[in-house]
Amino acid sequence: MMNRRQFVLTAAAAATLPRFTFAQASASGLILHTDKPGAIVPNNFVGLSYETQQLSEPEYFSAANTGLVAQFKALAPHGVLRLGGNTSDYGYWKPTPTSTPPPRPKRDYKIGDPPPDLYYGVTPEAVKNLRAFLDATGWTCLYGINLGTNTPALAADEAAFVYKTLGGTSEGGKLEYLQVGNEADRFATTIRDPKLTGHPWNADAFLAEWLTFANAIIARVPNAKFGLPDVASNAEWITAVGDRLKDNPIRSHVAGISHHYYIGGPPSNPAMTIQKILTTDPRVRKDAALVMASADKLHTQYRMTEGNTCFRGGKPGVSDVFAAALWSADYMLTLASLGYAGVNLHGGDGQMVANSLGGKLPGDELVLAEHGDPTTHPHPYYTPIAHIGDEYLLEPVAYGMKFAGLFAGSTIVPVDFNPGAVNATAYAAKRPDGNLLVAFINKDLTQPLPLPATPQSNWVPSYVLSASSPNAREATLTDTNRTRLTAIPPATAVLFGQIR
Ligand code: BDP
Repeated sequence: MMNRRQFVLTAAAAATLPRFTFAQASASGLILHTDKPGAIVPNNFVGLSYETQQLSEPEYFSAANTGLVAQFKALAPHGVLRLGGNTSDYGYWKPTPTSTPPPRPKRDYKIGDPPPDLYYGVTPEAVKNLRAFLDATGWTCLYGINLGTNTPALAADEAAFVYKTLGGTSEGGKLEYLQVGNEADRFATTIRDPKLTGHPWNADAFLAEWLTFANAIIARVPNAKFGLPDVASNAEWITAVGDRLKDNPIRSHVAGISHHYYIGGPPSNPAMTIQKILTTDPRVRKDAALVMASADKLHTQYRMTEGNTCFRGGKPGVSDVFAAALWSADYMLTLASLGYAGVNLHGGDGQMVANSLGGKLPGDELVLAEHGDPTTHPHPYYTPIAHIGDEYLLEPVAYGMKFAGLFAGSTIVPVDFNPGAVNATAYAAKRPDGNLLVAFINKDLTQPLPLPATPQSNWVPSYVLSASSPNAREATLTDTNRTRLTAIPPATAVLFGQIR
């Protein structure tokens, strides 16, 4: 019996196999611009995003949680774990068992956001365990600090301990940078509601608060680095960060422009279908242009730090099926080719993501309405690593991430690709050893993608990402398919070129 999620690797009998070769031909529909190399895809391009509240269970991110350690390593040998999400703005630094939380700002309860009584402590033990977890996995981290319901002094205390324990990556440690505040562009309806505070909430108000926190942290940790603005969707804030901080001395502490991306939602939205997640979204490139312009002004890198297929915890039958793997492979390679430093897809423990959304996952109601059993689905529905029973498992969306991760360490080769009427994309890169990689992602559910036919091109695949159907709750990524291809089958992604 085959496992429902599998990663098959078999040793290649290199001597007997024809090598992948590609010959340029303008009529072929694929043009590789090898003379205009693009960005290098960082080794830790693949990332995951978890709720900060996960730290309230110190044993979760610990070396002792061997099942989770194994799946992080299976997903990517190096990656970036981002801690944030809605719960990030409700936790407080709890250095001793008797430490008390900071005062809470007044706010109304809005269904779908964390309840006003959500509060939890982050202890030194949790941060020390996180260090051991990162050492065990080979991953680094982006650490979220509460901006919404915190004080600059407590934030600085926490940051000092986090830096001491994790160490900055520029000094060989595990912390890429801090992020202060999660999706602060949404605070106007929650913890900075102008009706309750009497003040407008906008990019300038955010930056004023952010600078107070960041400067308090720098006073304690002179080498502290930050990513911002970590917005949900307000692209104006991304532009504002570049414009307002470019001449501020804090610029040298900015290590990344960050933002989030969910295709759409919520799960009850009938428009959230497999077809929708497989249709190229013009917003991705539109947002990227603003992000790149802002990062350029601050001479820094940029990263998509939280996102997935469907906000509010993901949609059953869309977020947790093979179509999500085709989406993640395509989305991540799009961002890699746009020069992003990495992509963090959101997930984690169902209860924590439910807390971030006011207590429940709306996807459960959809499963129940169809007389299904929610416990057989991953929670949250979009999570790349599911925790079902005692087991941690890679979900289909994670196989698309692995597929994109095959580009890590390579230099992007820009492509022009015309798939005709087929819904397909192509990406290329050069390995450090000079080997060429070409990936085709056929997101079309019915039509095969004919491969460019040139006499010298020998389309022998290295990796095939496939499943029995787009709505299968499984995915396979194999390097066993050694037959020369003339077309990519529907709903399949294929990588050509030698990695080792
Ligand atoms: C984002 C929040 C995260 C949620 C996610 C969702 O940062 O905490 O879990 O949306 O809606 O806006 O699934």
